[in-house]
Amino acid sequence: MQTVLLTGAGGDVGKRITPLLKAVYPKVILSDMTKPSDLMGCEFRLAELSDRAAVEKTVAGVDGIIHLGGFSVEGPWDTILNANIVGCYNLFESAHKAGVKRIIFASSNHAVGYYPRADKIPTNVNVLPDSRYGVSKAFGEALGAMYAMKHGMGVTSLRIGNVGEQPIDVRRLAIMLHPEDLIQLIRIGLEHPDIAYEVFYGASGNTRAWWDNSRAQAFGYRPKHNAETQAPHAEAEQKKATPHPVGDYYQGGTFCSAEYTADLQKQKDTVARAKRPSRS
Ligand code: 15L
Repeated sequence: MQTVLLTGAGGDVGKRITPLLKAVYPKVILSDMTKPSDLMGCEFRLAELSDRAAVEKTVAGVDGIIHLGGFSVEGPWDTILNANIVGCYNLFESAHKAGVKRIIFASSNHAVGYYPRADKIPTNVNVLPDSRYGVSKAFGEALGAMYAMKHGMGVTSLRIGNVGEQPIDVRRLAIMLHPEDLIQLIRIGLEHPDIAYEVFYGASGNTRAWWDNSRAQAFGYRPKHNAETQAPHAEAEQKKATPHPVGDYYQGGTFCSAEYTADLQKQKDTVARAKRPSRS
């Protein structure tokens, strides 16, 4: 990997990892829909993801892509459609035509947000998106799998929790991903010789993890950070939040409770019945 492209470089996660990528790869190219104020010495390519021609120019001559670009939270359907569905397709299709070897797709925990916090889930579960945003991430995972299988591109979907160095509530104690651990996952996806299509959870080695990340571990992932070291801070912050029966029950938190009109108790009962072993 000589030349890597980082889309969504102007966002919070992009800014955090640019210096770490620069320390590893000979050439790091940044891309976003607006130019970040600090390019940290990198080349910059301006592109709106829904503009195929612009995306084709952006991916030219790169060996690998870290695709963080798109709309990073829940939003109106048209916004999600253009940035995360059309934009993601443009990115993969342009990369395929340009002969890009590896892609890291920034998926999200919100692709599986409707699993209860009481469950510990591996990566090979059905998607259970908690939002239009989560649906777009499930779409991106499926798209990545298709390019991997049909065209031999090496693709890794990272179901990212929350990137940062300090968990801001109790939920983030389970899902925090320290930027240094994110770089480790990215490096596995870009460099490991045996990547065809993989899904890893983007989480540090958190004591309260809801996710079984043994697939990433099998590829050598050894997270150095654990959100638990900052549990007192997270618990103090949690006390300031208003409890919500839905948001506090499901992994996706407020993404699950927003716009929720189902009956939580009925939902719990149905799932419990479905899990009960059959008598026949
Ligand atoms: C995400 O996918 C978002 O991009 C991020 O802003 C956080 O909201 C994060 O999930 C989370 O679940 O905390």
